[in-house]
Amino acid sequence: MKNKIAIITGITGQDGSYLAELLLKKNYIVHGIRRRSSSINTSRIDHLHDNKKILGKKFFLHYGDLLDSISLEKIINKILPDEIYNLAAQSHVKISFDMPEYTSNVNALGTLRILEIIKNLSNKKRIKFYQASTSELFGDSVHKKKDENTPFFPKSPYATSKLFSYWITKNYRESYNLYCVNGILFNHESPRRGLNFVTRKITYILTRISNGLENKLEIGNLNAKRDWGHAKEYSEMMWKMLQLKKPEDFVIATEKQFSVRNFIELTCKEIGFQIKWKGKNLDEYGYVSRIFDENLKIKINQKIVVINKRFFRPNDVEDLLGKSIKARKKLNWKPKYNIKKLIKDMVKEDKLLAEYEVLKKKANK
Ligand code: NAP
Ligand code: G4F
Repeated sequence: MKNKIAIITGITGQDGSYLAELLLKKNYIVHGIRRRSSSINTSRIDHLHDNKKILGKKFFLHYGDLLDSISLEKIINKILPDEIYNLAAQSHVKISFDMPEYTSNVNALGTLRILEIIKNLSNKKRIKFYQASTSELFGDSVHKKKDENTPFFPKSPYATSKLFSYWITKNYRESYNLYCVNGILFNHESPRRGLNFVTRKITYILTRISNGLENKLEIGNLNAKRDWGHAKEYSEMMWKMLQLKKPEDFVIATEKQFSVRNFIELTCKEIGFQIKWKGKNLDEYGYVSRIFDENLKIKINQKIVVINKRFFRPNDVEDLLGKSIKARKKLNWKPKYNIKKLIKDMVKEDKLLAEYEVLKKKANK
């Protein structure tokens, strides 16, 4: 049987790297679009790229940018893929308040640029298109559990740019009979998550503190609640959405909710100590109240979590919880990772990074 061909935008990101691994396992030929960067941005996929013996004819990287139609058109026209996964984005909500125009150009118009190319190719090939939509679209919606029918209420330039992409994807499906779907994914994390997203920031810094490499974790809104799953599993759902006969949009969520505060407490427990909280609002802090592992480089009563105004947003989404009944039925979706398993996976990798740095420091002394 002929290998299927996929293009992944955002291949150097968290989800792109997991999706590339999955598609290669399924015998796809994978073409990734990477943008030009002055420093190396392929660390999440180097293990695929380097493995030339096995993947030499199956894995390719191309320079391109969602801001640059010429590069996108050239790549898509040449490869004529079966599937395109549009994962590229300025994906940081807080940064979108600092760079609203750039965020909209990449996230909103970038999607339109790809859809136009697909539309113009539709007499040559029916390319299936996946759009990385987001639970941020729901924003301030009053409904507690959000599903495919919940009205959107975006609260940031990021969410607003993704709202355009959601609708333009749906419009192109309905207007031009294209196979285009929105995966409305709730937050998903992993050891490959960027360091400036809250979960990875917590596991990375707390493992460093417990190895004596740092003193404090500075954090913003402790009370924001999220529905956190594992990125590896969510990437598989993207693929599943494109295997259905009819294009449809899906919500993917664990249907369990935890606060940033809960995430910190569970991470401390996984590392081997207990944290307690004192104070209020900006003066609140977290201190070590019990230590279960005597090898940890921390002390009882040590103040390890402090609030820093810098990490608050002009407008935050306080409460996100999903309902993914449709995906459970039609995609056989059932999360294998719960919050504890997710944290265990992240702490394990970050602990190794911290221990490696300790060894390096010792060797340099
Ligand atoms: P990520 O780690 O931030 O990856 C974003 C990717 O987009 C990176 O490969 C980045 O390249 C690339 N990119 C950024 N601007 C680009 C441009 N102008 N042209 C081409 N590529 C560009 O994000 P992620 O967590 O994997 O998320 C993947 C997608 O799902 C994003 O669209 C995100 O908005 C969406 N999403 C994520 C979540 C989540 O919880 N993770 C939930 C719902 C939706 P560099 O490596 O060069 O920066
Ligand atoms: O980890 P976050 O930055 O993720 P956020 O804003 O929910 O966005 C992520 O998930 C979306 C899906 O819902 C994606 F579409 C998006 O691309 C991205 O992947 O922040 C989570 C919560 C927020 O309420 C934030 O205010 O954590 C709170 N928070 C508290 N202290 C912090 C911090 N967030 C960050 N990044 N850094 C902090 O120090």
